[in-house]
Amino acid sequence: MITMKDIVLEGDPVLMQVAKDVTMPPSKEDKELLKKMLQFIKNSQDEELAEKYNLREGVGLAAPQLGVSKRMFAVHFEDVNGETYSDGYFNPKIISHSVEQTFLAGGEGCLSVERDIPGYVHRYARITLSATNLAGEKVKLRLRGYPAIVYQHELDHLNGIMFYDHINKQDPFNIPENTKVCDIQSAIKD
Ligand code: SB7
Ligand code: NI
Repeated sequence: MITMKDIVLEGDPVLMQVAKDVTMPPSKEDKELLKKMLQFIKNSQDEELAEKYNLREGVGLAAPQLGVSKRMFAVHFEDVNGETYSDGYFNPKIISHSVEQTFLAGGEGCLSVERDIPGYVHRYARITLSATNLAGEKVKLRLRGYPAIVYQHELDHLNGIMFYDHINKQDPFNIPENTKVCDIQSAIKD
């Protein structure tokens, strides 16, 4: 079972690296790791388990956060419409994105970052993502708003990019043109 001691923290070079493609079809080991990652996120949202194992709540986890430099991540959350996003993905790729940008009103956090970093994290408002899911199916996801933000946060980890790399250092709360706030779930910082 994955716990916080398995999570690599900022400063570790693995979080700055571009992760390697996962060979297709994925090996049993890669699949097992991704399943464990999904289970960790679920556990982190289970009040009892989170307390028992001291888990920080998260909505996603990328393999480099476990020190594994491979292109895979898992997510588990619900959007405001009650739609569930719960799966693991191999070799995810943004195949198109909007010009319009968005950001979470409450900023973002990261399980690999143990400090609060204020500022707006600028992201595409809409993305289309292709990947192979845990079931081994090739999927194409059209995402907007909060789900689009979460998937971009996870994909960034596969490219060595941290959420604060998208904050304007001169003016952390500046809102550029063509940008709309994502207010939903702004309270969720993990
Ligand atoms: C806020 C938090 C996350 C995504 C988008 C907004 C995920 C936090 C958990 N992780 O550190 C996963 O990489
Ligand atoms: Ni993160």
